Amino acid sequence: MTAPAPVTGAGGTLEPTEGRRLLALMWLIRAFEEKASELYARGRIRGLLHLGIGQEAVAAGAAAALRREDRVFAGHRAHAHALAKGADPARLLAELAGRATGYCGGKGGSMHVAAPEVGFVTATGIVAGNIPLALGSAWAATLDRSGVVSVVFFGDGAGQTGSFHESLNIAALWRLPLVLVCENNGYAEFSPLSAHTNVERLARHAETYGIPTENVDGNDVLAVRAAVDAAVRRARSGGGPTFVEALTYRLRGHYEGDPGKYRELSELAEWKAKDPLARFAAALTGAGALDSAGTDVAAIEEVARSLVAGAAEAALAAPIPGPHDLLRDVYADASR
Ligand SMILES: Cc1ncc(C[n+]2csc(CCOP(=O)(O)OP(=O)(O)O)c2C)c(N)n1
Ligand SMILES: [Mg+2]
Repeated sequence: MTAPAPVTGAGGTLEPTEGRRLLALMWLIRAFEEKASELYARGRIRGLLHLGIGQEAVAAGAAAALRREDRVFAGHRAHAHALAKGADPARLLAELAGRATGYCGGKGGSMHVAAPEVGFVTATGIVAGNIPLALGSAWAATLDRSGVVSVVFFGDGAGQTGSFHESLNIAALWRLPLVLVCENNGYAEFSPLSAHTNVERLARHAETYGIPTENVDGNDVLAVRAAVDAAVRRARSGGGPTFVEALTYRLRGHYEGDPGKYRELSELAEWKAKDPLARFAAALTGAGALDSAGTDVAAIEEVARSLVAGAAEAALAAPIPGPHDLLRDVYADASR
């Protein structure tokens, strides 16, 4: 039997073992979010829940180019980024369900979860609020000469804010080790891109500030990995920031429960056919890294689903924070 050939996609090549590991990560993210959706429908997760189903290749591909000490900042659609950076699914799901065993003791929830021990600095519900935070982190890394790279993920809607533009300007001027990853999914809440800007590609803003840009197919995990890898190398070697624009699509509503009246079903179907998990599985199968009968893919999916089922069971069995936890981990003067 001949050894499987390296897997080649647009802009990237990788060994079969790494390919399977990457597919397993994408399946973990998908299974995690599908479980979160189910728990939300059952009332076990409260508040707004934003899922990134369909966008998994961006977080997975980007994280594959990072070191553990590199720092990731995400927004309100952040589960994929946390998991890709190495967050424990059980602690993450417990956080979403508001349990004391969650990463933030159940007080951060989906939109404000942080797992700094794996370099996932924070999610944030403030659109574009993470960009100046990542800028500060990149400035700190420059002062410390630590070689750490900061990566910030944000959407096309975030690109219309003042803090986005101010941060890009300073990042370029000070050549900071920052990688800006724009997940352009064509919508900000219920507004298509054309309703909030005349600029179709956000990378054009970055060009204005003198930042090198990469446009990638955000549903091609190898293309994302290659683009972010080049950006990280540039940042680590003192070459300053890079703007990576990944074109992708969310297959779920803006939030769980969104009736989705603002888009055509045909558009959804078109993007379902470009599902990043199915595409990558097909590429791996074509390269001989997975068997053509689909047994290997089914096994990868099964492992992810059972891991997440265990995480959900543990999360729901965990206590909710008690009154004594109220002033713990928050900026409050308990003496007053
Ligand atoms: C500062 C701020 N303004 C408005 C909102 C409300 N809001 C939440 S998500 C969102 C759209 C964000 O769109 P985009 O950046 O494209 O991210 P996506 O939801 O597509 O992932 C808006 C306007 C907010 N959370 N924060
Ligand atoms: Mg968007």
